[in-house]
Amino acid sequence: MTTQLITELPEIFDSFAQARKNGFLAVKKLKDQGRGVVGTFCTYTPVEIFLAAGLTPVGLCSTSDETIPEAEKILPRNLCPLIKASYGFAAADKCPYMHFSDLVVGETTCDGKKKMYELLGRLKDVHVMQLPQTQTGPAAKALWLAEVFRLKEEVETKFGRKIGDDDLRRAIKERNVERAKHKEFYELSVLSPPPMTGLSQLQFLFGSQFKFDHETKVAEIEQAVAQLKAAYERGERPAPPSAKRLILTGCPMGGATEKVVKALEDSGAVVVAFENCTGAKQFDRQIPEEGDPWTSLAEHYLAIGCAVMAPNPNRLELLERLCRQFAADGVVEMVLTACQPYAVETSALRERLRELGTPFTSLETDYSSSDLELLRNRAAAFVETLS
Ligand code: BJ8
Repeated sequence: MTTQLITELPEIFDSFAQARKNGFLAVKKLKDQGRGVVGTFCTYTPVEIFLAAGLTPVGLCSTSDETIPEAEKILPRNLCPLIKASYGFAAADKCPYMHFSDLVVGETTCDGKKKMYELLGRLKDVHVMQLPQTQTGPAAKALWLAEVFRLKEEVETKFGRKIGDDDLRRAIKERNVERAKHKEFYELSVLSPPPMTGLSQLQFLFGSQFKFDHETKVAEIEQAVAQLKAAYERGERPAPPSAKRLILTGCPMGGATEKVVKALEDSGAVVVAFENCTGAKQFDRQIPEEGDPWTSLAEHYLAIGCAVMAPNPNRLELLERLCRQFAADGVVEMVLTACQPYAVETSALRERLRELGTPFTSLETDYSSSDLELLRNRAAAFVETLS
């Protein structure tokens, strides 16, 4: 078999890359059919509760700087761009997903987000879950379980539907299938060289949250996996065998922050996995399908390894596992400007990766294009050190 470098990907990838844009119409259609829509901001949100009630959850985190000037009329400038953009799109009524959300659910993750929700509450119906700041100990677990039940009650009251244990079990099963399919998809990049670039993987995973029909989504992911495998068999390679293999960690990515992946891949590396909320952090684990579904749901979500938790051992555990599984040559962290949880955690991450002998760099950025040159230079300098 001869191998050839290719840049074309199977067509199904376009459908995922365009999903955010195309999903606007899909959500409008669902609304016209009388289906309730719940907007969410964070991976801690137990979306199975909405699915169990026959509602459609949709991600509201904004990834462009378009409405940041609007947000800065109210919010401070030195705030994380994700928070400013998310609020800005609501204030300017420019995000159809926000517009169509009957309820918006947030969690007390970082300080900026939880204070922003107070302001957002003037524009939308907002429910805030009190997320504990630690994952250990019975008090944290009891608080989160109580918050899961409080969300259940809010949804039941707002939408006039009771959520039974079996409804939740069905939703857990459905989401577990989606998690497993996403995982199977991104684990294809264990291959060396990988069958897709990091940019394609990111666009696919990011876009997938805007596909709302479970069966169609699962079928399309299966199709993508099959097509990637077939292309690989034919010898098609989107990255050369010499490309250094990187794992991305840190704040959630997508939209404007694709620039980080582009800078790294233009420097001759290839991103093989995303540890962050756009990737493995969301899909790595399954929710147990036996036992009390409410407890399983609460325990699953509380264990997410985000820097808002102190301590936060689960992020390191997942990252180390991915480094081994994907045979990483290095780890790159993306920290959004003014994100204190991730910026403070950087030193612990650096220390641990130094112990493991894994090269590491942390890149700070925002949603603007003003640092493109700087990112290119820093990416090229890091990739150079891996040679
Ligand atoms: S589970 S990563 S989605 S909190 S980048 S708004 S932390 S200042 S996005 Fe996140 Fe949930 Fe954690 Fe994931 Fe604050 Fe940092 Fe901004 Fe952040």
